Amino acid sequence: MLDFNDSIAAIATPPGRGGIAIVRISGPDARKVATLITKAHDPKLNALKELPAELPPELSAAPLKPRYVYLRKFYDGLDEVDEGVIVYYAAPHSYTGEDVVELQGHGGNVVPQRVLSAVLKIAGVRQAEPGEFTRRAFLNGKMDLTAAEAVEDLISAGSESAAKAALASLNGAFAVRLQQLSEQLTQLRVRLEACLDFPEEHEDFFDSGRAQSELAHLCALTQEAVTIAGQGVRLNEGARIVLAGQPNAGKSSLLNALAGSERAIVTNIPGTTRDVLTINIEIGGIPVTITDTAGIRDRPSDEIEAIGIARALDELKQADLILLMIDTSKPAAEALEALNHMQKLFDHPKHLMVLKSKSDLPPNAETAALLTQEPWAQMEQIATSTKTEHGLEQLRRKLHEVLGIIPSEGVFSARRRHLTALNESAEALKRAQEMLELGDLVLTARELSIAQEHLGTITGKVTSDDILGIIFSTFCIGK
Ligand SMILES: Nc1nc2c(ncn2[C@@H]2O[C@H](COP(=O)(O)OP(=O)(O)OP(=O)(O)O)[C@@H](O)[C@H]2O)c(=O)[nH]1
Ligand SMILES: [Mg+2]
Repeated sequence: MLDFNDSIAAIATPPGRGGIAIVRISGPDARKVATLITKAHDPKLNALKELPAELPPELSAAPLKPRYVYLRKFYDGLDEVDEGVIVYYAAPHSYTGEDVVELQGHGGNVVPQRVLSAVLKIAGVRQAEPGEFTRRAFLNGKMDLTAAEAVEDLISAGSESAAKAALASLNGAFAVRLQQLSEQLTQLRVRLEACLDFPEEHEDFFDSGRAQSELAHLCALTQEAVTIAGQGVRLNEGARIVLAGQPNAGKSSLLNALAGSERAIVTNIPGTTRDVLTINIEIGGIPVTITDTAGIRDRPSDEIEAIGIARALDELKQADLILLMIDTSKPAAEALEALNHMQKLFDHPKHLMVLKSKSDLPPNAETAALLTQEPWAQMEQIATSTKTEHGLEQLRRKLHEVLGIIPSEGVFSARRRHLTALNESAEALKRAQEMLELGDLVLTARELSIAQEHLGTITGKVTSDDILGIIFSTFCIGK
């Protein structure tokens, strides 16, 4: 259990060489830190819980005005450790809602650590946990959970669209939508509860037909939010595409073509790729990882290739989309080995696209015929050649389509937990509709309350310490 009465400190900027590094302190001792750190002082003073009202002469100076910048030297006791700028934000007008002090000094691997170490020697100050600044901001009512999570999404955005969506959430786009949903739900609940409390006045309070149409509207709104949040999740998490298929089919060549550079080794020896190789690219604004794997065949040439094939099969289980490459110029027996493996792995390989590779070479009729059989016939199939670039543009377009086209406006960043909660809420609303149709107002009211509770978990109105712990533990330290 974290203690929020103490003060926290962390380096807020990334490690390594850099012009500036920021050490941030938040909590009731932030001002004490500002006083001690900017003056050479007897190290014994660090141990004091509170500085005396009459400061020792070496510490007395005009106090810092909030939101002003001051050039100061930074001290660890009597030792000077850096020189930089100090800013003080007085509670509640700060990121966390508490007193905050920022020490903006020199970057690099050593200096910011020395400044932090000096700060941590001061009584009442401890190292911040990941995301603890933002967690305090949430607990102090500075932002709701969707905005708090958007802060982290913004920092880790993998594409421009992901960054825009995170900013939209940070500015409340998601929260506003949830607020609308919740308000309409509240209105409906109020009328329903009133009717349950005063059944004799039922007629005056409650119009079942109106409630039904309002509920239908609520369902539609929730569904819309599910769709947008789904796109937001995809933007956040990106998509995982895995290239698989028979050895020598041209998987590594395709990876290189999509990457636009020679990332993977390509030779005409079947079994060239042994280990998995992953690259990050962007398709239609969505961050995508593409993984190249060892070609799948029944008799690997050695133990290394066998391990590579096992890893390939593992990767396939985690893929959002598999691009199965079959060299249609080769004899059918070779293609069949890869196809059989694939069928064994998946009952319904619906997230699979077949690429008929080396389309510049004359096709083998038997191999081509294999792909006209089920289940392959019902799948998306594209003929490609990395030699002539035939089909590559079509492939990119198709990937864009399959991964979900993101409209440029209106998308906010979202997380899987939001999507789950929205879906739970939508389910409860559906059950409420059924109950209302049956005329069971008690159960309708209960389902509406469940729907609202699920919405509340998204913004943090309904929450627990456990959930907060999970959410903020994924944040970076110093945010
Ligand atoms: N004609 C033709 N040859 C290709 C094409 N794509 C790849 N090749 C050649 O096919 C051979 C194998 O290509 P790779 O990309 O290494 O194939 P792979 O599927 O990664 O092979 P493994 O790693 O062994 O599983 C190389 O000699 C490539 O130059 C293509 O579109 N047309
Ligand atoms: Mg390869």
